Amino acid sequence: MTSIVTSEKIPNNVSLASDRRLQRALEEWQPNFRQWWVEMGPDGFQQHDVWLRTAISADSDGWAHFDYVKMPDYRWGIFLADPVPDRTIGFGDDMGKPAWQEVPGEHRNALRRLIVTQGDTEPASVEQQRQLGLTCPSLYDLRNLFQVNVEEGRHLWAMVYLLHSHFGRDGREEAEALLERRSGNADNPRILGAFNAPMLDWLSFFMFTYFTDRDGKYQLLALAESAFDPLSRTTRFMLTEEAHHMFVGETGVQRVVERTAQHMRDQKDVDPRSIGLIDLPTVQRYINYWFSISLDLFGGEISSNAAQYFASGLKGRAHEDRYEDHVALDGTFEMMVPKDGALVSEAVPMRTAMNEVLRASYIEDCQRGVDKWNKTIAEAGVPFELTLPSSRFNRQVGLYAGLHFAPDGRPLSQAQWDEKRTELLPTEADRAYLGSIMSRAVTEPGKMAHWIAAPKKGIKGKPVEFEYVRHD
Ligand code: BYC
Repeated sequence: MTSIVTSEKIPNNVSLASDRRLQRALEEWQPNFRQWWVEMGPDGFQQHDVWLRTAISADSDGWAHFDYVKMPDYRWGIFLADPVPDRTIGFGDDMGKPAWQEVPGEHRNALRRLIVTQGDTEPASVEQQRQLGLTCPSLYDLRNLFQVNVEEGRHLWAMVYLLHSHFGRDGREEAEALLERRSGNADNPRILGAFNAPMLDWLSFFMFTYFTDRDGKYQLLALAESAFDPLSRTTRFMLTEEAHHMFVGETGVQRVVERTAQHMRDQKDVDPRSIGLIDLPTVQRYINYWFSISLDLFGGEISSNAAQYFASGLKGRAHEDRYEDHVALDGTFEMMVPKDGALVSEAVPMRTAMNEVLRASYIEDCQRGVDKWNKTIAEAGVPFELTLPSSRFNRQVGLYAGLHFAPDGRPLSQAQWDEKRTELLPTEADRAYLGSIMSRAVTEPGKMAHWIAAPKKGIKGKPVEFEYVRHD
């Protein structure tokens, strides 16, 4: 195991002290990051003690260290997974050649662009979630929100390390720009659509951590295959942190659904909203929204960029080793393409379909959580089923952008869409309703907001009523 240095200003397992220039550059970036954190990080809780997990090393148990920390004092560090000895490129035109430890000149721009795009999502999500602490449903949830936030901050560090260590001056400029763009800002927005969407309520937060963080998982899995070894090692370590974020989303929605379904079982004729709960059609509309905008994050169905990334070994498929053909020059991928008002099946050359291949794996993974939520509803004897809408529904990027489709994938005319829209996507009334039931923070240890069930257990052996966030 690579040794860890935590006594330095920047904890790391990349021998930062042996590269003075890089160390100095990162130490100059560090105060700017902290200032960004204080300005744009969680509103209102910067001086609280939070029961947080901190990465202190990259081996399987050493990094899961728990203690009370004030968020601005969190030890954001640089951790790469251990190198795989003699690693070779696993796909594309250069398959079998040694993986790169340095950036090849001909791939410099494309790699920088991928790293910047990945890096940009991390602070974006912290900005989006900035106000949520003020309306938390419990201390347990508040702590989970902050855990997600500090780890997104660390993921930004992971990308900034790559920019500083491998891209010279333009890398340093990109690292600054990552602290300058702002989620939702009209003049200087974040790069990808979903990361500019407002996130004002906790149902959105749970949907985001379930659906959007899962895009993160799949993009990181694809980048973990990269021929650029430092990117592969960085993203492999990031994936270990990502799992908790998706757990927060999956169990968060599950607890909302459990609370509502139990009420529907006990009081069949009472509208859940009339007693301050979240009705299941609203949950469905939030699924429709967050799932569809997360699908957009995979890029166009047919993409020459994706083909190029694959050919040159920059970005593979999730779990590339599970495929037989790693060159993908011959195969095709069937997709439904809109033509003259109809949908026709088309066989698209595999390399240009790589975004769609990744999206298909993602959709399959998303379905598992929906099945669990439905099991909870069925156990309460409630006849309601949540579904994932078709991947054509509500898309703003790719083949289906600008067209309208029903959740089952049927084409809709503009007039039909206009008529159905309020049934299918969150409305102003939904947002106002959620705002009304989430108008204050629930901060007594062990207490839960009315609209959500308690979690089955607490964090790392602590009880649910543990004081996960406290003022000293
Ligand atoms: N919004 O060839 P195309 C995470 C642009 S999440 C706006 O189809 P490509 C996290 C695209 O830039 C994971 N614009 O796309 C989760 C291109 O622009 P140009 C983040 C978009 O390049 C939760 C044009 O449309 N990681 O980690 O194949 C919390 C044509 O695009 C969007 C990554 O994304 C969009 N949604 O694929 C915290 C991995 N989509 O060239 C963190 C790195 C596309 O016409 N990024 N465009 O100016 C990539 O691999 C690729 O950039 C994308 C796009 C998959 C995103």
